[in-house]
Amino acid sequence: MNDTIASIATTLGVGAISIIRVSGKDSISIVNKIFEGKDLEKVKSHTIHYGYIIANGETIDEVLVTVMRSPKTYTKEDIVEINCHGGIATTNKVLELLLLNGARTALPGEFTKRAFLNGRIDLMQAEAISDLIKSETDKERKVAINSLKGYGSNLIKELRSKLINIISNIEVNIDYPEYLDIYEVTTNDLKKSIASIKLSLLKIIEESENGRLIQDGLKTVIIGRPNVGKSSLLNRLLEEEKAIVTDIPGTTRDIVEGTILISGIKLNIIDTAGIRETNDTVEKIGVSKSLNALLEADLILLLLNNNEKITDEDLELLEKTKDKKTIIVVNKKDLSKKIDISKIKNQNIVYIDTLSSLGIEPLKEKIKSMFNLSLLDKTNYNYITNVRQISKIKECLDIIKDIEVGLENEIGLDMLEIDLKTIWETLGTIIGESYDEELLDQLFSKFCVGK
Ligand SMILES: Nc1nc2c(ncn2[C@@H]2O[C@H](COP(=O)(O)OP(=O)(O)OP(=O)(O)O)[C@@H](O)[C@H]2O)c(=O)[nH]1
Ligand SMILES: [Mg+2]
Repeated sequence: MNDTIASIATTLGVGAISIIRVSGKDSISIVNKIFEGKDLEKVKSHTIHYGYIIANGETIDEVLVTVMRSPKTYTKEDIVEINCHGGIATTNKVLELLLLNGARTALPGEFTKRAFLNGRIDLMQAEAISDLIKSETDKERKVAINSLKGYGSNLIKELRSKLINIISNIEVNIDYPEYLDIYEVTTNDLKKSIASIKLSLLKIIEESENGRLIQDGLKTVIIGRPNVGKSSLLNRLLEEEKAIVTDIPGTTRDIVEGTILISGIKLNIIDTAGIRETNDTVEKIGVSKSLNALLEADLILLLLNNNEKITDEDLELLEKTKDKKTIIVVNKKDLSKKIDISKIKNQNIVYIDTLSSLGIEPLKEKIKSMFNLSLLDKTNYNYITNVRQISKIKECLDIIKDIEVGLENEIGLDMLEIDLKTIWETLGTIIGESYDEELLDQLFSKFCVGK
């Protein structure tokens, strides 16, 4: 952390402006060596200066330089940002000069890592910055910014402070049993406190489902026999002719994907190969991919043909999808009805005709109501969604289970205190109160360079 790092913070390509960011104790002196205009060592903090980047007497670019002195900066270190003309050659040249003058190339996420290590943000907020950058929808952005503002961190800190209260009460009881005027923690007290902490953790997990929906979207798989119109449905939903449609059964052999938004939630739709017994090697692989996609799906659109009787293959698919959220989509409504719908127990049935797009809107409405997507529109976007964080919360819930068993079996409070401390520490790893280098490296390596 003693060295000074530099990196291009904007996307490298043709653009109006590129920003090169330098952070570390020598950042001002390094930029000063290649800047002509003012002595940057003497300027006030948080000021912008016009001038040129010069190398061996040659003018490289006309720039604006922002000088921000420690500690009120992104990394809490001295930071200089050079706004140069966009474009690959100029931007790279300025970076190259910084490296020649003593800076080192920043690793992905290294600026944010420094912000964390220097105590400006906690680990949850650092992860929120990455989520914010990667946000594709407005809702994702809202969840990430709330997390960056400290929603999740405060929740975890509150829980930790409740725990530390319980732990210290138990410790006082253990260390000073002779003091009668000290309140003695009873098993009942502990039961109550544990129940309340458990409730909070369960609520986080439950709500994270909404957050996950916002972040990852719904994995939607269109499945059905060959020729029922799966690819036609995909194309209607995407409003583009993405998948090949023909009247030859077995047209789709590989997975075709696309994304649409319903109520601001991403629907990641997968069109699959029609499921049937086949000896064709390529089609066989396609069918097995279809069956795998089915296993991972959040939502299945099971397509049937209005113009045909239900076959054994249809029934098999109905059986395979019975434990999943499934909508039965009866296609080819324009043709005469031959399907015996009474054979189907699932009540979520929508009739469509992909030739005229009839039924597509009602299908979207059905998806909306099945996943309460309109309700998500009205939420406060306060969710913990990060997989690492959620897995830590689940770890805590497992330990709580042990404590509950312990309490039932009247195990001494001193023994239970060890478990309480483990929960306290596990919650601490969520916000980065304790961490190991490997975790940090892994976490920040997923960031963009320059962030
Ligand atoms: N009449 C009618 N024909 C349709 C409808 N939807 C699709 N088709 C026709 O049905 C045939 C098969 O459509 P696809 O979308 O390729 O069917 P698929 O389920 O993807 O077929 P595979 O990829 O072979 O599994 C094509 O000739 C389509 O034009 C519909 O609503 N009405
Ligand atoms: Mg197809």
